[in-house]
Amino acid sequence: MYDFIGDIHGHADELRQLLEKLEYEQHDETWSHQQRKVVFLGDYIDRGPKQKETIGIVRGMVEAGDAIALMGNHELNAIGFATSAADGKEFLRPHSLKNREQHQKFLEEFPFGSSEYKEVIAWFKTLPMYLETASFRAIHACYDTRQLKIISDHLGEKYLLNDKFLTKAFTAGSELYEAIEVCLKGIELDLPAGKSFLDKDGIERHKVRCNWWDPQLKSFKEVAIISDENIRANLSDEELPANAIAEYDNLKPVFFGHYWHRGETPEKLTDFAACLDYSVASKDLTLGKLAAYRMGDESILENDHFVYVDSIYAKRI
Ligand SMILES: [Mn+2]
Repeated sequence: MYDFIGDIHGHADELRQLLEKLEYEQHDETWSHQQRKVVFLGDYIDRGPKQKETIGIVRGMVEAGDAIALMGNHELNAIGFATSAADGKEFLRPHSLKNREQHQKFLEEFPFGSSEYKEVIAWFKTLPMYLETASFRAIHACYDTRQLKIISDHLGEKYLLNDKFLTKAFTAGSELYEAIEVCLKGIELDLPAGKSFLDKDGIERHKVRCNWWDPQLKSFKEVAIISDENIRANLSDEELPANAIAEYDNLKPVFFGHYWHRGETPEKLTDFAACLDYSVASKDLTLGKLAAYRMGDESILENDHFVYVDSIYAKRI
């Protein structure tokens, strides 16, 4: 039996509280439950105050056989940041100001090039991209079986994120790059030619983030992940091209993180889909939470199986 936990982003205090609430017991530095294991949905690092402690808990549970930890886009970015490009001068993820700023809290706890840095990056390279069992699926952002097959084919049987794999994974436009973008960051679609919308910052956008977990949705207007209903109203009613939608059959529960959900009470998105990222790392949000789903033998998700704790930032307000 599994408990699924969403994006932690260095919030180790909330993680301990959540594990306690889920009745895991702490022995020395690791946590376990007699009947249950955790599936962590990725994004352990960046942003938050206690990234080393978070890694310590997650990794400790994985190594004791009490958890499975999936790859998030932040762990993959960290690998790219650490890995030299083939010419030996640059890195697969460039050390631009923007990229360094996004990664800064992690680099403060794991100084670039130090032995502990190399060690944790090597561990990130072992994290699986997704998980499927007879009763559920789990991934960081988007369960697209067509893209997952591309990733698996490139990984081969040994499941090794070696330099050859990583070079392709960080080459914009390659088949592998696109597949990883979709699975770890979600689907973004080009709006029909000539169509655009202004986002909340007034920037003109020609692409839109898309819902992939509800196959009943067909048009741009329906699938767009946009909170502003006025913006949505201006989107096209045109149906999406068939191959633009994730290949996803909606036949068993799927768990994912990544989308910075907000809301008083975590709840399912459909009978078969649960997003467990409730913005624990958001400083400007009074409702930020670390969320979990406790799975029993149900084949349809139940809202009273969500378990969560408030963000440390939420409590201050
Ligand atoms: Mn993410």
